[in-house]
Amino acid sequence: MNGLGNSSIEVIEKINRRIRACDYLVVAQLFLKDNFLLERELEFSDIKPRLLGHWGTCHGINVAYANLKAFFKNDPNFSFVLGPGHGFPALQANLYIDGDLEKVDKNATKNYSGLKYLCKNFSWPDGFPSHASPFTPGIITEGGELGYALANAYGVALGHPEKTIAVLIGDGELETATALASLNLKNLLSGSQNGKVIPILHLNGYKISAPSIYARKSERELNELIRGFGFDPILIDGDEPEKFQIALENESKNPFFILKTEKGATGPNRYQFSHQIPLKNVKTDEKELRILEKWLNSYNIKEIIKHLCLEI
Ligand SMILES: Cc1ncc(C[n+]2csc(CCOP(=O)(O)OP(=O)(O)O)c2C)c(N)n1
Repeated sequence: MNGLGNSSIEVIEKINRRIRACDYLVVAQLFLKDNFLLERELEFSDIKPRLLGHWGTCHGINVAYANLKAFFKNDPNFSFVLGPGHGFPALQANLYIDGDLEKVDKNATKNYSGLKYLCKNFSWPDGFPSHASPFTPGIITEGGELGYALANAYGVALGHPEKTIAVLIGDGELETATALASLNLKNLLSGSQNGKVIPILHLNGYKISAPSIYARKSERELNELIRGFGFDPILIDGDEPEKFQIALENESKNPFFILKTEKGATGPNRYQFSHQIPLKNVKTDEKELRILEKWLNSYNIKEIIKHLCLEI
């Protein structure tokens, strides 16, 4: 079916389960201060008093993270650089699931108490910030300003031929002069003394409220632009982990992934393009509360928990 053989069908299922779990954990971090696994009907008192964070970019981050993790596993020579630091709840969900967060924060245990700690403390006084920050494992700078992810990735590759660095760049981010100019670093750093950088453009179509320029280009125009910088464009739909895995296996010399998702994908339809938080009135509006409950239930988290080695 996918040209990868039977064992890889399991890998694909594992990737999809992980994406669903991380999407759930993102929504739980953004909204919930109690009832984290929907043990009972959702109530207004379960909702955080102040909703602060970004939902729109998170599903795509989870897709990229799950696919890269499935392929590179725990390879110490592999690094992942995340451009949209505002998609922090997605990064945090992945760090939690892999046990990386627990290594630096003993409260982030892989059981119900750790899950509660993770979700409750996102965007919470004295808890975790809403953006990636130096408190996050593997992060040394405060997130926020777009544009530097690709240059940082080439910096990691410099003088380290053994390294491979995948870098997720927002389509809004690639409109910044810094990010666009950084595409030229390939010409400086493609020698045998440096590592390999795999740019992944997250083409979710929108910036904050307007479409990105790259989403307005035809597929052909976008491919030609990428080719013009010396890369081989590889278009992947976010729902195609098979294609993502095959493209990673095929090892093009100068790959440039274009990961296409819809901004806010897997969220409630009416709000799918939301950059920050959809359902702003969920703490007081019964209709929105029920939409959130349906949204959380759509991930079937209880069914996938056992696969995540969570002791819940
Ligand atoms: C240099 C800079 N300009 C503007 C902003 C404000 N800003 C924050 S997020 C964002 C949109 C980012 O779009 P994209 O990179 O596509 O990320 P995504 O859509 O995945 O959230 C903008 C313009 C910023 N953080 N940094």
